[in-house]
Amino acid sequence: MVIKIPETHPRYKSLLYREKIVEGYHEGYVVLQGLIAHGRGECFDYILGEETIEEAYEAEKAAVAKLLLSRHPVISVNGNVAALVPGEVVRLAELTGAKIEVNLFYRTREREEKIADILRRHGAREVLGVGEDADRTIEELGSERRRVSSRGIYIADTVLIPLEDGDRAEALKRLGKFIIAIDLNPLSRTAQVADITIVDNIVRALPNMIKLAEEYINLDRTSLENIVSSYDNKAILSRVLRYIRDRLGELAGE
Ligand code: PTJ
Repeated sequence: MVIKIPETHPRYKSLLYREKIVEGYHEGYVVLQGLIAHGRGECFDYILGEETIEEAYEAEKAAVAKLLLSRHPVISVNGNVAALVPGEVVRLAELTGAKIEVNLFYRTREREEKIADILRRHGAREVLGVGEDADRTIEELGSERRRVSSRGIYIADTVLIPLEDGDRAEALKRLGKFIIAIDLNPLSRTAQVADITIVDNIVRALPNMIKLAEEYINLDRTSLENIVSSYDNKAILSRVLRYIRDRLGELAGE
């Protein structure tokens, strides 16, 4: 059952997103494992204070600059992403010239089509990776994620992979692709191997990135390149961990 959350509830937003995931499950496009993933995300978000920290915002800036500079950027969409931010995915893709591709760990044709429908209802003109469109295979990958579109992830130079399970980022990097991850867990394998890791909730990260893209779209290539080259992902990940340590220390009254 999906319940109506009163707007006065102190945890209104968090409960609303939880309901969206549950609704997606009832509608058959979010998997049960997606509920577990969401809970894990909630836990890290609580630790971060449920806000975009400075380090995440720096990563969001670099990510938007990189998407705008890329020749074939692709935004990969799974069940959780479709439940939480379908309209934002479409808008960010429009602004950055990125393709949208459905790519599922627990792949079924039915889920692919449901997710593509949702994205189209939110304004997407083209959604790749559905059925026969996933016509290429990334041999390095063991999971169902290996099937990709020859017009999308297969030829992409930059891939935005939000809320990922482990091994794909590594495989895509081995193929020479630039990887941008959105993952609340700074210790996950995806977070550790990505070129840019945004440790933020996707429900805040994408709106931030849309605003940044609206601004950066007017910048020249040199300015965008400077934003990307001055970004250091290793340093950002260390700073995120220090932020968590310090925040927990403060909360513990140290
Ligand atoms: O739809 P499918 O079949 O492709 O499956 C999608 C899931 C999410 C089930 C699959 O990719 C999976 O199992 O992922 P993991 O291994 O649970 O990893 C998901 C990561 O996303 C975890 O590190 C979570 O902390 C993180 N996460 C969860 N919710 C959010 C999040 N990060 C940012 N924003 C969130 N809202």
